[in-house]
Amino acid sequence: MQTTLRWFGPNDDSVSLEYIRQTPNVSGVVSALQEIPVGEIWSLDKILERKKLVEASGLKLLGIESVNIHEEIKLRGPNTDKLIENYKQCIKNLSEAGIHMICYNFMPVFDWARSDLAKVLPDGSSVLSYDKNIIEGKTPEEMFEWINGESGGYSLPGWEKEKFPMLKELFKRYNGVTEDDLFAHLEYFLKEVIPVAEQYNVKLAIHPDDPPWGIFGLPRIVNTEKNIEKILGLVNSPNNGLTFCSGSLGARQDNDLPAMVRKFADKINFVHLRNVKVYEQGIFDEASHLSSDGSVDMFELIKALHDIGYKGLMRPDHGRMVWGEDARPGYGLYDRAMGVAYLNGLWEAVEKMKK
Ligand code: DNO
Repeated sequence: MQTTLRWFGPNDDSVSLEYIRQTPNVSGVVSALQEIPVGEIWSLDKILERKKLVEASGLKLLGIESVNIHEEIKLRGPNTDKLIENYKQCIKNLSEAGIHMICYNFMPVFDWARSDLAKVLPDGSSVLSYDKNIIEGKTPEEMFEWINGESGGYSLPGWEKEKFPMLKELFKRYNGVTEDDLFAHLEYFLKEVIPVAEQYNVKLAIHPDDPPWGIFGLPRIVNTEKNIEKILGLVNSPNNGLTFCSGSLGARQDNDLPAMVRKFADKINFVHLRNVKVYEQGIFDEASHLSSDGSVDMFELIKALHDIGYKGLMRPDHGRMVWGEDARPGYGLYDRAMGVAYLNGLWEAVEKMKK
């Protein structure tokens, strides 16, 4: 397992590469060219520029989170084929730059969703939190404006301000799109891009839906063992893989996370580790990474990853906001660095106990 941290780039992250480098056992980052509009080609020059910037700090650019999928592809609209060709070109260019892992998601319209970006816990730290009752009381437009008002000026993936004027039209177009349709659109996309990913030795890693159920009447399909098995089977290839995200999948108590790690073992191309405290289906808080702070047994998860011989990239996912840090929601340095230390400690313990 290779530990990384996510870095949003020179203009959209409060955490510097220099600080990331001082975190024990972190040799690289995953990043993205967020400034390039979704659907456009990432030129080799721009990728190399980002790579050079990362390498100048002594770290490596080990993967991409995310090359986002244009809504047109998720809807299989008239421009799908052209946009898929652009995606293939991104895969080729990233491979040429020496980058071999791309995380992406297939959530319609929005990426992750929360009802509170800074819920204060009894210990004074604050976390992202989700309460279905609050979400259900908002229209997508209200939700959009609220999230952007709370984001501290950061552009949150999936909630980019440019999307706002298109919301009405997008919801109209998704009206009547079922989960089966979404599977079919994903299959069409994978059948096109996976052969290219194979040829260029790039592992794709689909990210689970967060939360792992439909919101605002939009379908979501990357959320249960059954659905993920189906997705990985749409094109059977090691390049058609999963981002195993414990925080997203862990929000459903019917997901047995260690069992899923063992089941999808050879298709796990990226790992996100974080904890969630689930109160009931549809109501949860994010938590520190520690097992006893949430509903995810981190020891069992690390043990499962160790047992399958996972050698790919891992990053601690969202942290709490602690020690007065002012950062992008979920992405302060301090709590993620504590996560790194804890997760690596568990890994070391499991490894040494096996000897
Ligand atoms: C949230 C992240 C997601 C993830 C995308 C992958 O913080 O885990 O935004 O990056 O869903 O495409």
